[in-house]
Amino acid sequence: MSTPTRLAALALSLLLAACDPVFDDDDSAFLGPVVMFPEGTAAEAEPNDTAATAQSLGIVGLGYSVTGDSSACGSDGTLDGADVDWLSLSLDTGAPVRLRLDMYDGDVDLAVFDDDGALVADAATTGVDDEELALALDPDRVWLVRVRCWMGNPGALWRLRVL
Ligand SMILES: [Ca+2]
Ligand SMILES: [Ca+2]
Repeated sequence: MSTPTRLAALALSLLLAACDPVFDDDDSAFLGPVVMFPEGTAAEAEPNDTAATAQSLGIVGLGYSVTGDSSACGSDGTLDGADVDWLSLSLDTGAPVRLRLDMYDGDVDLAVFDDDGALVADAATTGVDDEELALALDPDRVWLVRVRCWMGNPGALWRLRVL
């Protein structure tokens, strides 16, 4: 190797070492891991804060999923100011199904009401364990599902699945 070639090779190796991202300790632009659920069959649409303004998901069946977030969570033992997400749906089956609520970054609770506003079932496990309800719902009726964040960070993610 000629001297100019060796110098060029040395310069290149120094340049590559300086650019090696493994040794780049400037993490000011690092925003943390991007966490999200896989794209669902549908996405939540606000405003949906009351039963009267529930987002209609139509007729859903096994494998259906909808993803959304709780833009604000409750705190200090109250739900004041928490984002409440109401969904309405009918099932395509009268057989028992599982309604599963997966969550990230918050303790999000799940409840099902009939179209008269009567509570049918709820799952409000303390902590960030996912919630699940097993129930059979009359496919000829519209059911209301309420998702709300008891405690957690703004933007806590949730995903509701029919299994
Ligand atoms: Ca929401
Ligand atoms: Ca909402």
